[in-house]
Amino acid sequence: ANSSGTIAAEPAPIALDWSRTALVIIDMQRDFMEPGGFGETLGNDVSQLARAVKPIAAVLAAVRDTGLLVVHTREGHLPDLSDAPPAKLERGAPSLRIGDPGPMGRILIRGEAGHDIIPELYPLDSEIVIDKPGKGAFYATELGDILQKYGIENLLVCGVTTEVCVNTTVREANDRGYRCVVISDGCASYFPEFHEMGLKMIKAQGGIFGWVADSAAVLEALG
Ligand code: C5J
Repeated sequence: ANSSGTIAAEPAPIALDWSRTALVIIDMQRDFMEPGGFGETLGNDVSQLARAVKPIAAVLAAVRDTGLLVVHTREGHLPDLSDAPPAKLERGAPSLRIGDPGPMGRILIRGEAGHDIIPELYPLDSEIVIDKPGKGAFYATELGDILQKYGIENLLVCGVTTEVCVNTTVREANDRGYRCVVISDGCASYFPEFHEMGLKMIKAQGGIFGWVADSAAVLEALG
């Protein structure tokens, strides 16, 4: 890996020691990205998320070349739903509930086709995959221990959706002392205005939760 690179980020440029930096790709699962999955059952237009795929693929390729730690996350539940709180299971009026059989298998259940990561961003065997029951990637997972083991201090964060799982994870990470750089065009939301505001919330007040940079700036810094 390069020893360090400065990313042209907002609210200010940030220099990262690549040896202490991981790429975290949040929930790029078929259940959120494709028709017939969890996202669509909630009434969302899943085509809104497609724009994040190419920027993430470009950063992932560069990061693989540089040798950074890569972490993929997946939101989902055990087949017996024992890790899904009733408050989550009973929420709203979806066309299919978590655990119901859908066109890509049971909705948001580990091991089902819909729960897996989209082919364009599929993890290599050497990469880390974190299965999480909640929106944040630290809650009830081994992520904190793994990052500590690898000496990670900085996270490049991307994925879906900007204001839900990306924001929750960044807030959890920020409280744990990680510097988070969110890749703006590598995130997306079913609601474009929430995407916009979700990014603004991170970088406001001098970077209250972290930094925001586009994929071009991250690629430039990776060299
Ligand atoms: C949502 C996520 N939006 N991965 N999950 O329910 O952001």
